[in-house]
Amino acid sequence: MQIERITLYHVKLPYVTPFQTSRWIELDRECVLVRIEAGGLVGWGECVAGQHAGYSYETTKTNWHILDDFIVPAVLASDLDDIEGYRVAVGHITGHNMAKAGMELALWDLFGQRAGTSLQQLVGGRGDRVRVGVSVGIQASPEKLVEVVAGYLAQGYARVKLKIKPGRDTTDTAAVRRAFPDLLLQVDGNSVYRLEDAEHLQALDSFDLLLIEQPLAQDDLIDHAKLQPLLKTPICLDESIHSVTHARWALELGACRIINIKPGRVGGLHEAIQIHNFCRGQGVPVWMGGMLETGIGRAGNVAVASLPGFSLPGDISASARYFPEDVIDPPFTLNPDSTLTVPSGPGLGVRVREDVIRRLTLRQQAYPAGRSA
Ligand code: OSB
Ligand code: MG
Repeated sequence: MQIERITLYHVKLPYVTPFQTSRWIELDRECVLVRIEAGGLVGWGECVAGQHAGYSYETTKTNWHILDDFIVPAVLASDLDDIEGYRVAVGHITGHNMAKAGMELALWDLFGQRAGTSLQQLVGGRGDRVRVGVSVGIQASPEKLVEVVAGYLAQGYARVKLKIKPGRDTTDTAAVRRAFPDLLLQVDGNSVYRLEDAEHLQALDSFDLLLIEQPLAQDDLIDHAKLQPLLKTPICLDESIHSVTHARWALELGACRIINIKPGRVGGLHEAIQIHNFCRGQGVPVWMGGMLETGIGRAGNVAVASLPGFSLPGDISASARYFPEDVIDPPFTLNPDSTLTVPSGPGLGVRVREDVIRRLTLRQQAYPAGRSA
């Protein structure tokens, strides 16, 4: 299938509320959206990197650069019939998983529509709903945090993740645990701690947490492997896992007991599925992470999260938790049982609001086939 036209949109969506982690703060969602056209069909993808390099070296600007200079020309020069073909076409590009995943998602959408098949069917998911939770940023005080968490519980979220940082971690977690003794609760350090903090982190063992996500540096499997035996709470890796090979290394080393899968971080849905399959074979639980995606990226995450090994609730909240206005219609809404419904239409199965995207666009570029650089 020859892609006839690709358009990139650098968009900026205001958040309902700022999102603060241990190492950076996000006030609005900037990302690159990918639109591809072929055979009268239109496919959409999203690159999950934001404007800051806090989570990864990838940002909206590096996504744009890698797409513009390498991925778009590679796609326009190929006759792609499947996702394998795409992976071969961009195989010469090292790293930049989020840029690669954005184009891959647009192709999944297009191939799904071409086959009249939903993304869920394409990836082998099952069931009409996936269990979800909410990721709560660092707040002004423990009291304010408890109030914010109470608000999400009132909306129906049955699992909460707290962002933690040194100086606030135990007080914040203790306050939420005291207020909600039975809540499914987990915490995320976003790479801010060091192995020397092991004794301090042991204090978190008393809060009956599902997991501690990415306490140490993103390239530090070795020290995670030293930390895990010192903690009762399972370590879950996020930033450290970029491929199924990293997942294997992490499990062989004993660096974690749970893995957070984010399609953007690992280069797309295809690699996300490989990690799921590998972990399932090892009996290791996985769950769907989130990157504060718009409805486009969220549709991909929801479909993959319906694979059977995703045994813990995902960071895939309703559109209204993130944005006053999403780029899809209807937006994702929370079901009373703390689930999101998996779209069943062809491809992503969501209607993309191009009018909203144009209004939110900071920069746009079209690449017609046959005129690529
Ligand atoms: O570490 O999981 C993370 C958002 C941006 C970057 C990193 C992370 C997150 C989240 C948000 O925790 C999860 C969501 O999309 O709801
Ligand atoms: Mg995380």
